[in-house]
Amino acid sequence: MHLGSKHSRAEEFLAFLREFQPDSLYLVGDFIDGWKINTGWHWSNACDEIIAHLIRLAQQGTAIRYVAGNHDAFLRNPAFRAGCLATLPRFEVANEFVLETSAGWKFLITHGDLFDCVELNAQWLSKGSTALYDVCLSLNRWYHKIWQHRDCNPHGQCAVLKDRVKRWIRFVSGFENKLLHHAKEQDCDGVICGHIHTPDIVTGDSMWYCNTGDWIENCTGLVERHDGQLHLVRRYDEDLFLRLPSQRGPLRQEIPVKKATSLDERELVAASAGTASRVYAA
Ligand SMILES: [Mn+2]
Repeated sequence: MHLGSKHSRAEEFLAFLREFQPDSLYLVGDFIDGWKINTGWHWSNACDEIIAHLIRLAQQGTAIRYVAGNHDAFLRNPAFRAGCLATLPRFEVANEFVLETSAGWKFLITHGDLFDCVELNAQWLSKGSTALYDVCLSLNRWYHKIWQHRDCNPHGQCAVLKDRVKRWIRFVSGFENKLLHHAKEQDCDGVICGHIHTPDIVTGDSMWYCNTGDWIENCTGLVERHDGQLHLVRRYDEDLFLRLPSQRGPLRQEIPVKKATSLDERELVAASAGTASRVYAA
């Protein structure tokens, strides 16, 4: 989300949030952008409404699990955490959680920066590229305003640029493999992360990699539906669906990830029936 950054799409996220009444909600890191506190803090009414909505969800029984990221690493400080959470019952904060789906599949949920060697070893590079990226987002916003392209993603070009940079980071740091390896050590079948702002579901013959994306350029969130499907909701692209086997066990073959357009009609009805979800992650 990067709440506090002027590029955060708080209103869009609030609309997404209001579509669900989940059993649990995972905020997969960088929910609040602490890096912006000194350099252009931007807190809109929609940001307040998001916090109020989360508190309301918690009061209605949703377990809210907040994963700390590199932009909200202040939450990794136990003293700070204890102070914040004393006022918020049903909120938990940690570096990682294990989510068990309705069929018993286990996913490690973590932000991902702890597996990004650029972030760990060269934070100056990470901070420098974040500043450049912010300039790109601003230029793009102006371009979008001038040409009034209301229907398309105002940050489309930035998403392409970021995608390239992040692909490079993935390549040099082995980001996905490190995460999957760590998840396997925790007896998990897959990982759900964020950090690189590239929404995706990738299947292999033994593990699943899910990236929830972001609410800056992509406006995406991952939902576990009551019918056992993982559903990646994407505002500017077709949604992705992964039908997990109905019982946990050893995987023998790769399960295809389907786009909304490739779902047959019966599946489409199941996928869109109701708005309820067990769990979702943003
Ligand atoms: Mn991050």
